Amino acid sequence: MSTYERLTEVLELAEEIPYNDSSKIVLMSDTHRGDNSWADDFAHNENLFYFALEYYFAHDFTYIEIGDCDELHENRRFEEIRQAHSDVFFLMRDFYNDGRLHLIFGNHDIVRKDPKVVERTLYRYYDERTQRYEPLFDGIEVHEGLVLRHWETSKRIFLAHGHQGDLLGETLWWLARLFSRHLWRHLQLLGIRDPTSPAKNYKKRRIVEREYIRWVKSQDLIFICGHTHRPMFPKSGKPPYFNTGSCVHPRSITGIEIESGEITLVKWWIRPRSEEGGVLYVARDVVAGPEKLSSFFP
Ligand SMILES: [Mn+2]
Repeated sequence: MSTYERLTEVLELAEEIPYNDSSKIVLMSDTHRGDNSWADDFAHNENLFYFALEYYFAHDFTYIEIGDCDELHENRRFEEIRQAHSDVFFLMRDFYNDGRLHLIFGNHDIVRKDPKVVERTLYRYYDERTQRYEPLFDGIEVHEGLVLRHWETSKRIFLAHGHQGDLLGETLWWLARLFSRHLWRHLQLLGIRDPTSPAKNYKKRRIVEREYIRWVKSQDLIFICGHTHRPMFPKSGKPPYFNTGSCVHPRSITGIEIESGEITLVKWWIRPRSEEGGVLYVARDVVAGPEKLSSFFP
């Protein structure tokens, strides 16, 4: 099935989350959290990510991950990722316990489409100190798509990772995983990148972006995904395809905020403050927006 057909299918089955103009939601994707080795593309951004997430927790945001957030292609066991980035997972657990965490799977964590895998790996973890199983995201559901539906206007924002209909991302994902685990992971340690991924292949990315736009034009909703690693924020009046970007860029992480009925693309990065004698600080900068969500609905 094509990207177009698959997105329609995922939309039809997607669970709905109500929101309104006082909701605060932050969307991020493609964190590709790994095992903290040289092949872990997230490791150098962990502090940035943690700081941003703390900000969103303190400011009452709901956090939604739009796929490829745990690198389960390169890493066989989620438990190694959880241990490598345990602070991040404990903070995510705070969101979850507060009813403010939703997860969507992508192609690199596609094994989570099986609820049994989710139950086995995400519900609880083994605590070395207490020597007991402790709850992590007990009872969580990992979705393929989600719809944010406005309480009053009924307008929809559709969220999915964006790998739908991609041959290597979806149908032959086990083959892509085999290459990731046994080939790309090792080449990556030498500085060579996987050319089969739209995140790293310019041509493939353009093709898939065209598909997202073709699809969203046929719908009466806003579409937000990840997968390409290229942040996207259309001008109002243009087809409402948005992209959260990624958290594996060498110098920044990006995300999309929804607040007060407006949408904003932000980045978090390290900046120097020369007036204070060379202090480095974490900055949240607006890349695009804020724009009224209502200006994007057809
Ligand atoms: Mn992806």
